[in-house]
Amino acid sequence: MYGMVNKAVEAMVRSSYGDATWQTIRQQAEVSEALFVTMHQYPDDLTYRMIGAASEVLALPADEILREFGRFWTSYTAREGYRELLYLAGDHFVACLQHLDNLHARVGLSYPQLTPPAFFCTDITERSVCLHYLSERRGLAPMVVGLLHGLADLFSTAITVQQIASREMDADHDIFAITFEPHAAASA
Ligand code: 1DX
Repeated sequence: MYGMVNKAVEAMVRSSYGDATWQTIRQQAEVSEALFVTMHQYPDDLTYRMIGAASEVLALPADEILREFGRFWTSYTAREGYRELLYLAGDHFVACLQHLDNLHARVGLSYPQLTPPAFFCTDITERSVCLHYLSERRGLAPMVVGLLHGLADLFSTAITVQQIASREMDADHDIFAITFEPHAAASA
């Protein structure tokens, strides 16, 4: 994955737990780089090691770290210059979900080695949507739950997320059932 992801993991740990804890996690994960370069490619294994080490050092389940990281990612990338990209689809949470593949396609134009997941929406109602998540990477469904909460924060929408199909349970792909308050429709 691009260094931006590892930089975000580092930023999250440092801001929530401090520099000393980050150094412990960094050593435990056997990170040899003194710093991550945003646009360099790093092996996925490095990122997984950092999450695993954070889980051990902080004595928190890896799933919880991943959820926290997903939530952190949306605000981090918004700060790093990708806010407009998140809002391109409009001001509506579901519109943003439907726009995610587009967003990744645009980032991929600048960074061709991006290996983005794919998302699509089904069962859309006034107050719910099913989000399908397909990825070449394993084990990151908890991060998607955090990403969804981070997006909902950006759109000031309160959501609940329930995973209703899981690759870990032999489903073809992960599916999340999301509920939210009805979007105030723009009246003519
Ligand atoms: F719901 O792979 C909301 O490297 C969501 O299964 C989900 O393959 C927002 F400069 C710049 C760069 C860099 C910008 F090149 C990435 F470094 C990408 C910014 C997406 C904002 C995917 C990151 C692939 C790196 C992947 C979980 C889980 C997707 C991480 C979250 C908006 C992003 O992101 C999986 C890679 C960006 C960039 C966004 C992602 C790679 C997401 C979301 N992904 C790199």
